[in-house]
Amino acid sequence: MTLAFPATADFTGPLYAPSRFEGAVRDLEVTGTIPPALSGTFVQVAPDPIYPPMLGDDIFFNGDGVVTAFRFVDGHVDVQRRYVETDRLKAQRAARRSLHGVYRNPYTNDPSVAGLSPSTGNTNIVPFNGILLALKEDSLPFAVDPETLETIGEWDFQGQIGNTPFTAHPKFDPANGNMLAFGYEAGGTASRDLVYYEFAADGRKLREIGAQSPYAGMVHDFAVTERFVVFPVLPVTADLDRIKAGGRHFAWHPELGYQFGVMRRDGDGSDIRWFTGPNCFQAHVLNAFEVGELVQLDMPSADGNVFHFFPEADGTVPAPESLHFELTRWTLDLESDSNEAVRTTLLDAPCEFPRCDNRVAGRRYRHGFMLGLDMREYAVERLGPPPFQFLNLLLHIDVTTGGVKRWAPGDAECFQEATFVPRSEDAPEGDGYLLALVNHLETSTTELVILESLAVDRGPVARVKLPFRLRMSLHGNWLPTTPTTLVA
Ligand code: V55
Ligand code: FE
Repeated sequence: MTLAFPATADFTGPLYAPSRFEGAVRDLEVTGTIPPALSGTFVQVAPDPIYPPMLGDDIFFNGDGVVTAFRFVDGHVDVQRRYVETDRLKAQRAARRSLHGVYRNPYTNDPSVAGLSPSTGNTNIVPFNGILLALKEDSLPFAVDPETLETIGEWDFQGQIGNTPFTAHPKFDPANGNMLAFGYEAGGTASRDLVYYEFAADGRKLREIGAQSPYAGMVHDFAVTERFVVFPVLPVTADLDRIKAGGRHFAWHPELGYQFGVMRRDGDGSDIRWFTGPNCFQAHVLNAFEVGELVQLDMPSADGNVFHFFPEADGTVPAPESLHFELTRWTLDLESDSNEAVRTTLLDAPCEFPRCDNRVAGRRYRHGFMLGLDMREYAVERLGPPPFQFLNLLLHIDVTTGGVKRWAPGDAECFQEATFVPRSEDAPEGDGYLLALVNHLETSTTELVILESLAVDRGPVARVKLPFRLRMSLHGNWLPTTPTTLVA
């Protein structure tokens, strides 16, 4: 019986051909010097489908989640890679084929998986209260053992929350380590219900607040400041009739404005206030903070639909080169009579996968780290148009001055998301290291690079060679714990 992936852009090439393997390698090859102070684990997750799509093709976001953990001890690096054993993947493994149809459309699945968690756990992996949570925004987290990467199972916080969607982008309150999270479509597929949660660092649920969104738009990321929660709602909406008819979960709506819901963390949701911006696309939050009664939210944005796989109702998708990208600062004025979200530009250049120093999350801050794109650094004549999510710069921006430092790894290279690691617990904001995977498009290889966070223009202080290629991924995080279980 043939087991072959389709020859489409989502399943081929150095970034998107599935990798599909699990395993461990002790003592990776290193050039340069791993900073001896770097002690802990860099953990990240990628969609990496085990079986060819049931319906012949599929989108990147629908692949099975696989966790890669790099363990740093005394200047050595070991790596381990293991799938999140979701209910969905277990059913597929038993059947030796994919049982899942259209992304986030249960009506297109094989009847044998009806009622199972749809989670792939493929979007983010975060440490919380002694476990890792593998996250997919359509369902509850899956808990993973941080020592062995074994999957513990679906995680409802010991029965403290219902079986509802849970974001892939929780935040952590630097004041107390509380986890701040939310769900959208919380009242059922295509519903406008939002739910906000706060959990103490010991796992107890402290708050659960419900609210309603103006339309059933995707809320991929959010922001939490000292007093407020901000939900940015994308003009890409879910429609139950379309989903029931076997169509896409999401469609882009150029006529809808961009919406920001702001509500108090200590309220009951009835105070939520909606600010509106122009139609635009945003995915990830760099940071947000309060200045008096102003909330300022810094996010990369584009002036049109970046998710070409969620087209307009008539199938329209913009050409990628027609979109204008920038880093935007949105100001939401809680004392104003106007509900306009006021925009200013922090950096007029393409950027995505923004990260701040989490010790200043939700507070006034200075340093932002992002991936960027400079087509002049890319050998387009040799390699052709760049693939989806191709970003070939590592950027450091000082948002207080606008100053930018950058590093490009080569003309046939691109990054996966970078993660910031503070030099020490009490190091100044932004002072430490950046860890990022680099894919080499011509050799189909991957390496992990380590840079000084405030001197990215000097290039890596160490490069870790991987004896395998890693598929394009989404998000990851640093666990400051020194692992006790090492790769044998
Ligand atoms: C995103 C990613 C997802 C998803 C929804 O980057 C939004 C945004 C990897 O899956 O399901
Ligand atoms: Fe994301």
